[in-house]
Amino acid sequence: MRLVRVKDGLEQKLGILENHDVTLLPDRKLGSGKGFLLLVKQASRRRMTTVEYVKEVINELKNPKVIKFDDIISNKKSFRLLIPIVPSEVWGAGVTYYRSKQAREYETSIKGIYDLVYNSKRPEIFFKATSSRCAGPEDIAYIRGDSNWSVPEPELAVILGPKLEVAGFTIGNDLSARDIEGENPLYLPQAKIYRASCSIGPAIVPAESIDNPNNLQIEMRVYRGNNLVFNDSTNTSKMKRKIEELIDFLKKYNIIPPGTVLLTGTGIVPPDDFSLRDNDIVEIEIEKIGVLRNKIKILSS
Ligand code: DO4
Ligand code: MG
Repeated sequence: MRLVRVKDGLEQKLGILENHDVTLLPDRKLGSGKGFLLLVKQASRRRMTTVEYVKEVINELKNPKVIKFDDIISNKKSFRLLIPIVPSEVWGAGVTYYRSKQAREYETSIKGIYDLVYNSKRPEIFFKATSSRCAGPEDIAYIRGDSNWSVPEPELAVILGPKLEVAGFTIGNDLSARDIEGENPLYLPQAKIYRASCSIGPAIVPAESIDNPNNLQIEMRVYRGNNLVFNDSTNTSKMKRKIEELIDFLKKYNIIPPGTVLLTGTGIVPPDDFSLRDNDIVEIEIEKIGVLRNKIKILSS
C-alpha cells in the first residue's frame, strides 16, 4: 500500500494507491499535506498499524472515488499529483556511501575532510530544506544560475512520525551544486539550500510495508531530449550507516518536528564531467516506492 496526494479539481486529497488504482479519501484534513502524519497518529491511538487503520478507513467508505494513477500522472481530468507530505523540515545525511565520499574528495581542494567524516562515529547531517523549498513529483526542480556543475542526488527519504520513529519512506532528490560545495566546504548551505532544490515523492510507503529498508534498489536516469544521458543504480545495502543511527544523531539535543523528512545520502554520482542542464528530466526509482520525476530548470537570480 502506498499513499499519494492528489489535486482533484480545487481540492487536495490523500489517496491510497494499490495496483494502478487510487482511492481518494474524502476527509479534507487528510489532504492538507500533514495527512500521513494524522493517519499514523490515529492508527497508533487505536493500537493499529497504519496499514491496518487505512484498510479500515477504506472499508468504511460509502461510494469511494477511485481513479487511475496514470490519469493523475498525465494530468487528465484535472487531477495532479502533489508532494505526498508537506514537511516542516528536511534534513540530509551526507557521505553515507563510499561513492559519495570519493566524489566529494575529488571536488574539494581541502583534502581529507570527507575521508574523516566517512570514517567518524558522527555522521554528516545538514539542514536541507523547508517545505517552501521543496518540489513535488512531476514539478520543476531547479539548479542554481551561478553553478556550472550541478547534479541530482537520488536518496531514500525517511519520514519521522509523531514520536520521531520511522513512520514511512519516500524518495528525495538532494539537488546540489558540486562546484560551490567543492570550492569551500563552508559553502555547503549555498550548494544545497535554494528554491526547489529538494524534490520529494511520488508516494509514501508506511514503514511496516518495507521489510528491510537497508536493502532497496535505487536507480537514476537523466534524459536530455530523447536521449538517456545518465543511468546508474545502487542499493541501500551499500550505505555505511544504518537509518536508526542517522536518526539518533539528528534528534540529539535538537527539536525535530514530527513529519520531518531525512534524506539518507546518495550512492549514485554521475561522472565528474556531467552537469545537469536546462530541461533535463531526472527520474529516480526506488523499489517498492515508485518513480520520482522532475524537469530541471536553471534559476535566474
Ligand atoms: O558534504 C556533502 C554532502 C553530500 C551529500 O549530500 C550526500 O552524500 O548525499
Ligand atoms: Mg545528498
